[in-house]
Amino acid sequence: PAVPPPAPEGTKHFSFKLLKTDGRARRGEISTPHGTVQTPAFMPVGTQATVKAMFMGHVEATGAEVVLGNTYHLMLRPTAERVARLGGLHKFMNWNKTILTDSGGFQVMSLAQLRKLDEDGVRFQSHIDGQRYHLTPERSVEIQGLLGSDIQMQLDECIKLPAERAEVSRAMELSLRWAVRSREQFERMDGPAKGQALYGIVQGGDVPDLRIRSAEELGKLPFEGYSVGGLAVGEPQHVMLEMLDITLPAMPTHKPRYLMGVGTPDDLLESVRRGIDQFDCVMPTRAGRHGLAYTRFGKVNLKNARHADDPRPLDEASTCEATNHYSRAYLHHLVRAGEGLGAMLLTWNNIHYYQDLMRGMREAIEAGTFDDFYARTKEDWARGDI
Ligand code: PRF
Repeated sequence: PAVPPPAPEGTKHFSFKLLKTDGRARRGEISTPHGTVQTPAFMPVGTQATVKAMFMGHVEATGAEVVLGNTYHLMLRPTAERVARLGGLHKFMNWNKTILTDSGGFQVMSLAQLRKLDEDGVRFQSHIDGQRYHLTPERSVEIQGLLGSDIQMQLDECIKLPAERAEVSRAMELSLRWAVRSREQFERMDGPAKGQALYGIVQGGDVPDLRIRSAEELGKLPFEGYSVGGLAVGEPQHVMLEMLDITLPAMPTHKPRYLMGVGTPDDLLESVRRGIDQFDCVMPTRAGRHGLAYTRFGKVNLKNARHADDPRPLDEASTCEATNHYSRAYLHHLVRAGEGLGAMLLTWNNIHYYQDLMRGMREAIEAGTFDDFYARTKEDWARGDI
């Protein structure tokens, strides 16, 4: 059997310090065996051991201190055992900072074929070659251990909204039972001794009392952090924000809180205001590959003919090379011609913008001026790209 990669020398243990609050917004610091993460933090998505179209050195230069990897994709290809034999995911993808991995349940539900879920776990066929797999809470933690991720997620069941209360309740209760089994496996694998973390995941759809029960029950288990799952799955933004208003006060104060799979820049601003510390989303990377740029003044579609003769960069005030060294006309040309460099530059710009937004929020919380930052940022977005 494959052996998990060793912890780095002089390993630090996972910890979270809450440094400052401003209203409900929180400024903190996470320590892991691979460094520190200033929060609130945005984690670029590196599903298949790559942040698509980016060199990891450029990801680091944007200020990202943690990236996300996916159990589902990596267990299928190249397999967790192979990554472990090659020294773990950090070494494999040349990223020496913190890695957080998702547990696989969410991706099975959106990508796999012929899924069958029961108390024990989920059986499915690979979307790549149809091969059969069985993912249980124990196996998910085992895989994340083999990858050597610093922050693991429990296996959970996330359902789409709208859904009946009975269905939301069933999935939430199952996720609670899987939380207990995940924690037991994490301790059997000596996760705590290796300085790693396992987060529990709050479910409960758009039903307030189910959200509160999920948060309170998970809070009784010794997780290093807590995720809010099951949101941004088809409900309007105001419902997601109401769920955060209800859920966050029921969660432990001195542990990090991670809102999974969210979101737009506006989602991040609204969620930090309510007390979220960590985010991940494919939006900046996926949009970059589709010719879309996120900027201080909102979203810009580089396919649009209005850019064809425009010598200005996306934002001359940005510190990102992709944003201030290339004309809109050039980016327009690359995107229209389907050139790979267009996807690379726009992805780079987008991750940089997301990191700038997080930096801005962190500085504002420290200064006690989050409300001003919030208002100014919304004004800039409302001005639009001119
Ligand atoms: N659970 C897990 N991963 C996720 C989600 C979830 O609910 C979401 C929902 N937005 C994104 N990624 N395990």
